[in-house]
Amino acid sequence: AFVENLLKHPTFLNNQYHTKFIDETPELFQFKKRRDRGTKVLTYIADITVNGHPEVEGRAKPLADLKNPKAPATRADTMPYGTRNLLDEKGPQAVADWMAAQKQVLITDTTMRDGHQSLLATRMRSIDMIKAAPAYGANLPGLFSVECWGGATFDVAYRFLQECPWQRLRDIRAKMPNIMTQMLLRGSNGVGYTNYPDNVVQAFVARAALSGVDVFRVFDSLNWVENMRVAMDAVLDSGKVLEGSICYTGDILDPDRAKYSLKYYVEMGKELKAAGSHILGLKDMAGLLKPSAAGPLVKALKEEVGLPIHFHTHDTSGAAIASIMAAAAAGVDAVDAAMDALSGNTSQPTLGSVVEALRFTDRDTGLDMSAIRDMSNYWEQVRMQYAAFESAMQAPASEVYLHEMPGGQFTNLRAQARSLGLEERWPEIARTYADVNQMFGDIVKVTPSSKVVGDMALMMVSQGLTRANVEDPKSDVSFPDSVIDMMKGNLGQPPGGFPTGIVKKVLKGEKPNTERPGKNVPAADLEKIRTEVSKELEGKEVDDEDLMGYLMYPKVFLDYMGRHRTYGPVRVLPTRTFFYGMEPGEEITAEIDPGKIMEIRLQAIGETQEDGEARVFFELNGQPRTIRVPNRK
Ligand code: BTN
Ligand code: 3PY
Ligand code: ZN
Repeated sequence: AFVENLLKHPTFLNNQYHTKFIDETPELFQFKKRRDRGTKVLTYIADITVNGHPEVEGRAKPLADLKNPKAPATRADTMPYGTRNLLDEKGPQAVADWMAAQKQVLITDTTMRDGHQSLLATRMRSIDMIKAAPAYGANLPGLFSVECWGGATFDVAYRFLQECPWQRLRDIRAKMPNIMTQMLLRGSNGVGYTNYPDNVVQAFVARAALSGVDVFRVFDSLNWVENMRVAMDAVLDSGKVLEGSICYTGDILDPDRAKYSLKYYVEMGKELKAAGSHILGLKDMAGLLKPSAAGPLVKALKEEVGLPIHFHTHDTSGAAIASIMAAAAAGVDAVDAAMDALSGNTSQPTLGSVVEALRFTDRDTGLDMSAIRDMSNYWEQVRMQYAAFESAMQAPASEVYLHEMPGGQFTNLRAQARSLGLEERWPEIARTYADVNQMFGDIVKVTPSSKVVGDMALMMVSQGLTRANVEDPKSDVSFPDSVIDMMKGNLGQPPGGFPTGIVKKVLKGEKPNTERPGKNVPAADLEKIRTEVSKELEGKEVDDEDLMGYLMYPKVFLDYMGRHRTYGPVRVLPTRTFFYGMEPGEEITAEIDPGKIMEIRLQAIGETQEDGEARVFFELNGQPRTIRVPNRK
């Protein structure tokens, strides 16, 4: 009923995207406003050219002669029929039924979400994705879905890329109208790290469905189905595809890890089916499902749960493609893979290789290899622009079976360790991470629970504490806030609960909440918050997308809006310009509105004046423009 009311609310129906509105509807804003946006973007380029971008300072640089990546040509004039058409025409159950009836293994391309989240610290910009979308639609219409939203991408878009994640979604959706889009949703943690009020989760899902998400992969960071229901019900209300997901941890073949047994996963699968899932997600976020275990697990889930199965894994160990082959032989319905150039290591297994591995078998994917190669060549060009965000991982590592870190966390934690001066103690961190997991009762580790384990492990290594030190009742340990929060029950309960000893120690005797965290959280007054945010933004209209941005990440969102006022729609800039500014004599183009191209030439960088401002001389569409920016160097 809440979602129904929300959808009928006049602001919901008539909402105008204010930043987007201004950016995309120039005719409503007269000449002055348009010129304004041009000036803002020039100000950004000038600032980056003079001061550099803080995010790439001191990092590896892309090759000097690197060209702006060119997307593959579309091989069809109209978009061929795809899964999105089926969803629109017949609804989510028909998609699941069709999926189950297919002989081929269906493929989800994760390049635009998990691929760059796992390999490039989530830094891929929208423009590089939107350029690829038409070629996906035209040349690879047989894909099951394209994962391009959710997980860490939401936060990173606002925080580091100075762009609106919702606009990314709408733009990809518009340019790839025939293939289902897919997002990763952290259940009651939305796309954040904490538990949100139920009505915020509901409104978020409703808005995401309207803005373009077709498949919602929903999980809980402790595998607590109870904590997933609000999000799952909201997806069902939206009419989109619900992929309720099991997070895989441990090893079903290891008698010492009896907690996460075959039976455990089958029971969870049944719970997710009873909760209304159209598809069962098997989310192996760390890449722990070994080839020898994948067959029996998929077979049992297929037989005993009866839903189509969608397998997601990471290639951290190098064994992922073998697991996919075993899953395929056992009847898995769909698998995730990343385009070759953004695959392997902590990312998904290699899409082209999966397709080739299944070719001429009864599970042949039917995808066009030459279209895949074209696409991967494009992503290779794209990846080279993000050299600054490449991780240290040079080779697959079986160490993942020790620490069990999710693909997205591994490189992140390594970077954190480096910044704390603990780089050379990495093996110890990996070991401690595993110890913390056992100390917490052997839990699922995936955002946000993985962050809690990581925080604790880094704290222990930097302070020289062992598990025994921490557990010693006589020692006084000051725990990270995230650990206290989790032991209070604010992320929910793991199977069997947290060990009472560690809870007592962390909470110093305070009683934890073992009920669903959202149960006693009052609803957020969305309209009141909308009014407050609008005031904060000097009277700007706050649409539902922006309201959701604020509710998930209040400070990150407001900072983004503040920078947007100064720098304008910088998302239209080529990636190289965004991170490195321009060279004197260089010329670029940027499409500021559909069909409206800005030609920008940097003429010269002037001397810095007494007032500390540098003058930067441009030509914008042939007209000379001088921009002053503070020289902070
Ligand atoms: C961030 O890293 O804070 C987000 C990206 C935008 C930063 C802009 S770049 C120009 C200006 N100079 C800074 O140091 N920050 C902003
Ligand atoms: C995320 O939550 O961002 C993940 O990718 C978890 O695997
Ligand atoms: Zn993943």
